[in-house]
Amino acid sequence: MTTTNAALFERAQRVIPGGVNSPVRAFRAVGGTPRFIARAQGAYLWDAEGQRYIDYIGSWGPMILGHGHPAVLEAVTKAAADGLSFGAPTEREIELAEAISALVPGLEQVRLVSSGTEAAMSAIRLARGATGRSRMIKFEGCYHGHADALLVKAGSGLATFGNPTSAGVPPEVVQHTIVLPYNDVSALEAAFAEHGPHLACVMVEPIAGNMNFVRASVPFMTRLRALCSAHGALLVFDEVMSGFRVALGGAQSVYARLIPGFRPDMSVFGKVIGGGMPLAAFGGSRDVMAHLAPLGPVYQAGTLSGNPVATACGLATLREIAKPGFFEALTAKTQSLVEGIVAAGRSAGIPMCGDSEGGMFGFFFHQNLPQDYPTVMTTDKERFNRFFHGMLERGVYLAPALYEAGFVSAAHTTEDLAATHQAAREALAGLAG
Ligand code: KE4
Repeated sequence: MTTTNAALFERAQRVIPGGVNSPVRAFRAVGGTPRFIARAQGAYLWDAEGQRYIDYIGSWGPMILGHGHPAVLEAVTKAAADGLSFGAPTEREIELAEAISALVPGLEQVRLVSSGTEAAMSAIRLARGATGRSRMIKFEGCYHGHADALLVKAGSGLATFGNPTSAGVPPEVVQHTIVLPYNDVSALEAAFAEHGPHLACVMVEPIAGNMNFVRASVPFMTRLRALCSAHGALLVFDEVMSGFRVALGGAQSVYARLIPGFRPDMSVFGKVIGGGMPLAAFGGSRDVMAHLAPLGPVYQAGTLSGNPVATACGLATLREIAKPGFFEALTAKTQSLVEGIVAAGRSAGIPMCGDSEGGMFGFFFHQNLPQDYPTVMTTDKERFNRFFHGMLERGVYLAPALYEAGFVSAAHTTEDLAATHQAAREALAGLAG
């Protein structure tokens, strides 16, 4: 039965809220009709109408190898044939935990879960249980999943408690969450001065992919680490997006090269470590993790945690990205992509800038790279949305929101990049006015 994206969207909206199972997929930020994907292979997606797209979303990060990598498919198929789920421990969970731990210095133990939200939520509960404290700090523009305590925006004052960003979250649930401006050292100092002895943790996206692509500055990250250590608060890196995506050792390995001896106290992972299947993780020192059930009093559980098919998918993915030269090639490819798009903008007389790390990138319709969320939100939304559709019409699938990062896979070829740059030149030419 041939059908169209519009017909599918109409039908979807009758039985699924907004027609989607995750809001960003609905194209509300950019307008238009979401594409219903029928299949994917390598760097490409095909929608229900048979239109092919070069895919720069990659399922929002997981598909670092591209779609349908043979080694991953083989591992998943074999694992599925051996059983979909047991609700009992398996050797492969040990192998995946060992693989993650081996790649991340200081990660002595890991707990596997099914989503980034679940991992971030559990890490906060663990930090609170391990420290006996309730308060936490997060940063404006960083997203750590949709757990109630994290759906919060900055309070009235810099170091005051946050207010809910979502209906259904009672104010008392976010009363222990302080939201600070990203990359603002003075706000950090003020918050620690006021709350230091009560802080269980600080959760941060080290490279913030939920406000497109904003790096934590070295002075900010240096001071954050020092203040957490001085006050006994746990520094929790949310690497759900950046982990195994910006580098084999995640963003923390990037900061460890810039800040001698740097490492967070806990890390949260997802996306790439599941290779496209529902799998995420959180981990830290043995001492901290010992507070988790069944060893300690911090409860955390999951029917499908460490699912045998998902762990097979994740392990096969990690094995491929750990191969020599993988990240060097991916980094060069991603840099070339961004440079070409920004150059096309500037040739059209349109202010643009961009940045990338490993296989993650962002670009802005703005003269220079934003360092915080308010600046990201002042970038030219209208131009971004028209550019998004101009690229979509030319078979290039970018993230449908200006505050989202983009992703390149090992399957993208130089021809794909050239086609993307050509599409960008054409789309931007139409925006110059
Ligand atoms: P999930 O619960 O969606 O697996 O992970 C939540 C999460 C946690 N931490 C970070 C840094 C994240 O980026 C995410 C989820 N990222 C979004 C993209 N911005 C997923 C896409 C979506 O919500 O549909």
